[in-house]
Amino acid sequence: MGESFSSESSYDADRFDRQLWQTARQTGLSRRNLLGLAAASAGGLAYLGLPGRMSRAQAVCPAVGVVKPTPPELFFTLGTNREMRWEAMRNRGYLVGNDLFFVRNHTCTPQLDTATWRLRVEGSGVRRPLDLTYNDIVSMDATSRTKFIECAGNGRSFFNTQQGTAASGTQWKLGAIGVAEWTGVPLWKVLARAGLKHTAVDVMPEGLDDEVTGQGHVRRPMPLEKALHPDTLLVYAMNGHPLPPDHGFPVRMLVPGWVGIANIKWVGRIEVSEQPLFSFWNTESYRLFGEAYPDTPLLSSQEVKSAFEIPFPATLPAGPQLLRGRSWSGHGSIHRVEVSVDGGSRFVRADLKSPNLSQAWVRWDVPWNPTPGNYVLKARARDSRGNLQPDAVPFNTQGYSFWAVVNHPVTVV
Ligand SMILES: Nc1nc2c(c(=O)[nH]1)N[C@H]1C(S)=C(S)[C@@H](COP(=O)(O)O)O[C@H]1N2
Ligand SMILES: [Mo]
Repeated sequence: MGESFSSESSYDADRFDRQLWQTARQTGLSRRNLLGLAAASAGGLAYLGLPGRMSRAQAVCPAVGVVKPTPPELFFTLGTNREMRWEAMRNRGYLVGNDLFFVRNHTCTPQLDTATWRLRVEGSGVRRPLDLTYNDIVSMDATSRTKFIECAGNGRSFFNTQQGTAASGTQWKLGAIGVAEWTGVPLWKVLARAGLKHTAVDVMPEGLDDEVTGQGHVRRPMPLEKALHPDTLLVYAMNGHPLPPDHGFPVRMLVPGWVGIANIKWVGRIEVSEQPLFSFWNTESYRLFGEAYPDTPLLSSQEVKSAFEIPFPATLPAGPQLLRGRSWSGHGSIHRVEVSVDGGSRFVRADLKSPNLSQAWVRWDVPWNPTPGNYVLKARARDSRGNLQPDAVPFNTQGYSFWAVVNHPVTVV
């Protein structure tokens, strides 16, 4: 791909092409005829029931698309998103504070009011459709879980910088992840109140943020089994505070270990169905597309990854010091972490600190005593299920699931 995919809008253009292609298949047009038609006139697109490319703009956010302050010493700004700087975690504890947690918005942060907010639970999979108020939710027994939320595209920029093939989408380094203590109520309790049928198969939470042009509200189904898991929560507090607006106030999903998109923010409706459910976010995106993936598998669990708590790239002083970092996996906890300071010739075992929670992360360190020069650092983790970070991962066009060992450039002065 000669094209630069550094902006979210080129990602959208790519998605649009795919949508056109699918429509073409459905209507029996060849791809060439279809693209000719689309190029020739806006009427061609209207004929297909699709909006024109020009009218399908990005979410146009008000001046403040993200509500909380995101100063440049804590965050990189990537369109409507904010990436956590890993060096900002260095002197912090196990959890990522609400001030430093990354923000990933397909749209813009909406400002919702608990007085008028309702959660509607409906669909063929429940006997008694429900409307719950904020008070109904917070007066149920509360439960807390410490888990990560990580964007499926975390690490995407390394497809380009490390493997030489750019993928479309937000060019995150490794900061589209955070671990917090989430408090709320298990989703299964709410589904039970609505009279969940034994024939239900899919559960699809839906956000109250603006519709994405042509796709409706942000929503993605999960199988009933995941929806009923005791760790799958409707969350209203983050690290002991009400959810901040950017993180889903008043109520969001926590779907531990799964791709970030499963954790729908600003939930206003949950559809429970006896039929499989589809949305843009489980058909056109959050699947793997590419030569290595003829079956275009759907994404669910996040893979095992590691990051150093230093800038990317970093300049560090010579002399004895501790290299610190964290490793995590959607499949469980972390079994072992190894670090190389010589580009991968030799690895030493890092010292893992407690706690080492499943679907959260573990902190680790290794002593280092470098002399001035240029170095490539690598951290490689194995999770409790035996998954080991590989040296490279096969390309997928939307750049999800980059879990290869990252080459971290460091200059010692
Ligand atoms: N309603 C809604 N929910 C959403 C999104 C969104 O744009 N709208 N973004 C999703 C994605 S892609 C991710 S990675 C996580 C990010 O959660 P955070 O912004 O709290 O870090 O929220 C998910 N939930
Ligand atoms: Mo995401």
